[in-house]
Amino acid sequence: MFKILLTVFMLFFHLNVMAQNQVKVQISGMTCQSCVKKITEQFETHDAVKKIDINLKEQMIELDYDEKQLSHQQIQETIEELGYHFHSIHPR
Ligand SMILES: [Cu+2]
Repeated sequence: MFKILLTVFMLFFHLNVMAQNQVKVQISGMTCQSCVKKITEQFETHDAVKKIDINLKEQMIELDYDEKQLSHQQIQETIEELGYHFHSIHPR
């Protein structure tokens, strides 16, 4: 019985890990800390987003998220809807 539970748990854990994606998103148009705050808050409202870190100087967003719930397309649209330019998205 314990073995079965352990297998189920490991499988679930594995699937969970597999769904996690970590990317760098290169954008432009951020000029100050309120841009950073605006983008951070918008992504934080999404359940898929586990962690967001924005580097204003490098115009770069580091995002940890569940790729089952959030696509690259949606990430791009979120940035563009806030009025910033999306350039590229890379795994990290
Ligand atoms: Cu600003």
